[in-house]
Amino acid sequence: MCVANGYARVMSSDQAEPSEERSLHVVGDVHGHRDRLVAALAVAGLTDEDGDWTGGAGRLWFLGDFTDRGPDGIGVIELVMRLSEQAAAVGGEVGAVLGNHEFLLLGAHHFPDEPVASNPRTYEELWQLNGGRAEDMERLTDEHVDWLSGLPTVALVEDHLFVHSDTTAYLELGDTPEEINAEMGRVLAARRPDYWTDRMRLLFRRGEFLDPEDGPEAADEVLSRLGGRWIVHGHSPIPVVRGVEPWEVEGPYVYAGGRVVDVDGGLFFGGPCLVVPLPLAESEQSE
Ligand SMILES: [Mn+2]
Repeated sequence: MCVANGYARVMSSDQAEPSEERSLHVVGDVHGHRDRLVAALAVAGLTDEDGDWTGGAGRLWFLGDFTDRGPDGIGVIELVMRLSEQAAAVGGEVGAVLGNHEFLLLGAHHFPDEPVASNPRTYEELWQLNGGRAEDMERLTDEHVDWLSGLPTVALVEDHLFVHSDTTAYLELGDTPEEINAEMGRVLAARRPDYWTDRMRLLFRRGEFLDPEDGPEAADEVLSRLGGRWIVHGHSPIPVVRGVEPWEVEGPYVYAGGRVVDVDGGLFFGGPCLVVPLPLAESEQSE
């Protein structure tokens, strides 16, 4: 990794507009598939084949759900932590918003035996039921916990509102991205099971922009309150949402009148690891 490499790449990929444009990519739910993530990032030119940052001043955002279901969740966390440092050192940016699985994992770490409110299970049981893997929990360090606990829940990057879940529930947490992130920061710091359950369950909601009639309106409400032109989310795998086979997914799914972009390819059950360049081309923006 060196500055010259990243610089050369940015210059060569931006020949049409060699000015100050910075690339922006987004990745949805990785769920432990570290090797497939590295391969996809390498194809996109953002890393080399060892998973070291080659994206120069470019920006890469992750939409949460790093762990569970797949083989190497901690490897994914460590990769993203390292990429954040490497990118920052050369003027790039690697960021992430929290998904429901980060709250499941951290809840199971902080208070495994506490019951989850309005649920017959403990935190550890709920995490296991959702694909939690013992190897990940054994390898989870204080450093990982601190890093995850410092991540935002919502990020507005240019006109893109990055969230994990396709829900209006974020509006119950605050009126601005800053308020929402502050509220979830308090949850993560307080480590109180009751408070945790109450907030975590909001991130399990899904599908709230899909209705052909109400979906666009729900998306507009979120965008008008939190900012941005597009909601970009993971959490609901495109094959499930569209009713297609995982191998049929070739790119993001744009819906709700072009306001919402699903980038979760359904990696954990055979879908692609999508590394989506933003903004989408005009031709991709309509439904
Ligand atoms: Mn999720």
